[in-house]
Amino acid sequence: MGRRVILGMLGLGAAGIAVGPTAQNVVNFFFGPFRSQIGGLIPAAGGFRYYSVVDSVPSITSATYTLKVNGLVTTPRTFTFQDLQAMPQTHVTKDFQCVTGWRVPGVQWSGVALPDLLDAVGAHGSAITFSCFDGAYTESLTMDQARRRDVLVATSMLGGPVTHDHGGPVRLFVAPMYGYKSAKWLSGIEVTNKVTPGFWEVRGYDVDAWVGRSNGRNDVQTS
Ligand SMILES: Nc1nc2c(c(=O)[nH]1)N[C@H]1C(S)=C(S)[C@@H](COP(=O)(O)O)O[C@H]1N2
Ligand SMILES: [Mo]
Repeated sequence: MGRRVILGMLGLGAAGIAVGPTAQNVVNFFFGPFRSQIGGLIPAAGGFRYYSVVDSVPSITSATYTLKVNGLVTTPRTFTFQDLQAMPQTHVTKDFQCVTGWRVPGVQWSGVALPDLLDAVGAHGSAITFSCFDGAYTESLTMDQARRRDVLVATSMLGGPVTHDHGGPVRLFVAPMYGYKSAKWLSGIEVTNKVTPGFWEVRGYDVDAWVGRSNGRNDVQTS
């Protein structure tokens, strides 16, 4: 980074502190794409780092949570947390890997496999757009990616509820891809015919975010 860019960021950071966001949020917002270069400033519990692109996110409980599923579907539907819990549950254990380099091994996730949810509404488009109740973050998948059984609308992680900081009560978990695909505070799923690049994707990250073979990585593939 050039000196001017860094000074610019510090200026913005100081302005941000005046309105009261946490240090981590300032780091996330202003250093987003450069996080790997300043790496590991504020570790959270269990190896995860708390990421949000906004200063504060409303708290929504499982009692008031709703997930709107619409677009190219036979039956648009709004799911409550209870609706999701009443559907068949899928469990996935997988390392959680952020594109900036940190990894949490063997994280347990549970919830509704996205293909089961898509079947419940009769989805017939070729792409999905995800929206979040933080009001800012979005993500995307192709329909083929969304129909993998290791893509979850997750209601549980690490053996308990998805906490607010981790994107609860419901977040996405896209097991084969880098963490930025796993949208937190999930509030909407729209079925479309065109992939719309998500928040970090319009800022330079790959839309197809396969772990080990995207974003400039070319790891030896073991499976
Ligand atoms: N709504 C929302 N979802 C998000 C993010 C975000 O900033 N906002 N960050 C993404 C990134 S880059 C990662 S690595 C993970 C981090 O999850 P965590 O905050 O539970 O550690 O969430 C992803 N989902
Ligand atoms: Mo990330």
